[in-house]
Amino acid sequence: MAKTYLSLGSNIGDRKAYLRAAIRLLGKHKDIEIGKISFVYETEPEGYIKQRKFYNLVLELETSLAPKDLLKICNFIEGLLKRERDIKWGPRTIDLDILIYNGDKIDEEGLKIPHPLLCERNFVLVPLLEIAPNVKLPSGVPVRHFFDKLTSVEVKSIGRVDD
Ligand code: PH2
Ligand code: MG
Ligand code: MG
Repeated sequence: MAKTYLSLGSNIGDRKAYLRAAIRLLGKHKDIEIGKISFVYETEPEGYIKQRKFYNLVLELETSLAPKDLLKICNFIEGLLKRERDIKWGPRTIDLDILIYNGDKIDEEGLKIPHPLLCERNFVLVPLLEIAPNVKLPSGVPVRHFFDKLTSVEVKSIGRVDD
């Protein structure tokens, strides 16, 4: 089993409902066991800033799926939840990104793990470090080292995804 961290984000419609639906669909898969789930954070959009604030969270899961197959499941769930891809970094009902997979480094077309922007994004680092304060990159460097260096962009906890 591989311990894996996913980042989820939504900024269209009922953002919490999309996060909840994605978690429910992930948990239904026979080869996925959901672990810790961070608080939901309301976050300023990064990259493409003229859009609504996001709700973001990070969750831990254990899986026997290979990274490529886990990515397929993530993309399938995005499709079920009507994710459309028009603007790069633009608004979306749901986005599921694999952040870390079992301490592995993967560099394939369409699949880079750790997620290349993991250490630059507060909307990822804050929830990830909340549930996994000692998590490390494949290089062995603790992820929290990157958080210490960041200037803060607003990331505000708004409670549990099930509340
Ligand atoms: N996702 C992006 C681009 N910008 N900003 C926030 N706050 N949250 C996101 O999930 C997000 C983003 C691309 O996936
Ligand atoms: Mg994505
Ligand atoms: Mg993303």
